[in-house]
Formats: sequence, structure tokens, C-alpha cells
Amino acid sequence: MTGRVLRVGAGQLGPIARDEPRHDVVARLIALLEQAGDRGVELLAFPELALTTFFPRWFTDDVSGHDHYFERSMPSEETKPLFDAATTLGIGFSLGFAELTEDGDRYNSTILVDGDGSTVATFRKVHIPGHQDDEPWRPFQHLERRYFLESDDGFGVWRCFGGLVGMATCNDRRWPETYREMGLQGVELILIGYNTPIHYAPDPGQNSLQGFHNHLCMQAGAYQNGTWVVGVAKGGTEEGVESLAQSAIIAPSGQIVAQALTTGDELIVADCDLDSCRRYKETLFDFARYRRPEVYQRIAGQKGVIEP
Ligand code: ING
Repeated sequence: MTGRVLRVGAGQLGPIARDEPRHDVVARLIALLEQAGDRGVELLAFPELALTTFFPRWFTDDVSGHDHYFERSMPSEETKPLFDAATTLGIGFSLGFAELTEDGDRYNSTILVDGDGSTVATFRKVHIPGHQDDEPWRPFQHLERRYFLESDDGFGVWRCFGGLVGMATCNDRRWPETYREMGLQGVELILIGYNTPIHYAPDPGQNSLQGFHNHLCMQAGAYQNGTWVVGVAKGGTEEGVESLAQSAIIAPSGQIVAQALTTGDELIVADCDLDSCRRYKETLFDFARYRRPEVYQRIAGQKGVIEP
């Protein structure tokens, strides 16, 4: 290792039951945090919606029917022990949670907290997959478009942990624009939590490819933008739905340097040399030298396909 090495962890979670109290989940998160402390981790990434079961799999007539899964403040009374433990250990972390704002807006959010306990930023998921209304033909729902707004904040990058850190959430990782938006800000580490059911009702033929697609999009995003990527799952069979685990830490080369072995609560760790990003940012992907935005109008200006 030569440069600015940041020891990063991914705190993968196994299933969270529908009625599992926040207190019990926070205890699981703190257990992972303590394992991370034993291994000298400086920044620990937790999954998307890490405090509760993936509730968009169930339809409620009134959208507020799931509001008990949302946080009205972060930290809250139930999550404060996690923040306190992290500050005591001097470990920064990212935590996915369902955010209910004072205005009554609902977002699929992730908070990034520095090692001294200060909040760096809160990211709100940009690409919201799934559907809006009950579709009884499905074995389970994916109603994120019913319960979460699409964030218009886009993708930020923050100077913290000795480098440039960004965030994305689950479906965001499937869109190349996600990585490039942060790549154009010089990002060196992207933290991505996900909850990904193996079964994809619109095309079950993709089920067997979920693991391949999961790593494909994150490895490509890492390589094409010269950045580290941490993908951290809530996996296992949660309320009867088999969800992808396979958390991974990916180098700017696109190589997977650490990967979860189980589908349960599991810590994986890697020493991320942030200076190694330059091997790609200053050669193949020297954006200032090689990119051609003057011929990319469609990417930013057009939503759907317009055939010739
Ligand atoms: N989950 C899924 C994801 O993008 C999904 C939605 C599932 C898409 C299966 C394709 C196949 O990983 C979330 N929470 O975005």
C-alpha cells in the first residue's frame, strides 16, 4: 500500500422480521460495529433500510399504513445507541433508513456519519424501482414507488475520511449515470446498500442472473470511474422472500477484493488505497482529456428511447 489507505467494512445483514423491534436490530448493528472496531475499520457501511424488514413487499391501502417502519428523526431514541457506540469506537458509518420528513414526504434514505459522530450528509435514493399499486398476480410486491418519492437531489460527493465519498442505494447501482455523476466529482469511494429479491416477477428468467447482475453493475461502475465501491446487502430469506446477499468491496480496477460468504449478518473488510483511484482517473478515464460531452446530449436531456 502506498497512499491514503482507508480500512472500510461492509456490515451485511441477514433477514429482519416484520415485527422485529428496532431495539433488537440496533443490537445486531452494534455487534457488527464492535467486530469492525476489533478489525480497525474506520468506516462501516450498512445496508438499505437497515432498521426494518423490507416493507414495500406488502400493500397497504393507505400509504401511512407502513409509517411505523419510518424514522421521523435520525438519530432517534431507538437508534441513538448505535450512534453512541460508533462515536465511542471512533468509527464512521452509513445507514439506510426509511425517512418521513416533517412535511410528510417519504424517502429511501442513507445517512453518513463521521468517526467523531458528526453527520456528513443524508442521501435520498434517486432511482425508485418497482410499482405503485397492488399487483396481486405477484408472489410479493415491490411497492417502492408507492412508499418513496424519487429524490431530485441527485448524487453528491463529500470530502471526509481522508478522501471523496459518495452514496447510492440499491436500484441506483444499476444505472451508469449514478457512478458517472459522482465520477465527475472525483469520487474515490461509493457506499451502496441494497435489498434485492432474487425473484424478479416481470421476468423470472433474470432470477438466476441476479448475482451476476449485482456484481456486474458495481464492478463496471467502479472501473469506469476509477473508484472503490462497497455493495452491502440485507439478504437471506426475509418474510419468505429470498433476497440476494453477496456483499462486496470492489477496487477501482473492478476487481472484487472482499465478498460475503453467508446470507446472514457478516462483516467484510478491505484496506482501500484511495490513491490507487488515480491509476484509472489519470490514464484511461482521464475525463477532462477523453470525454466528449458535446456529443452526449441524449444522456442528460432525453428520458426514454427515441428510435431513428
Ligand atoms: N431492489 C431491487 C434492485 O434494484 C430489483 C429492485 C429487484 C430490480 C430485482 C431488479 C431485479 O436491486 C431495490 N430495493 O432497488
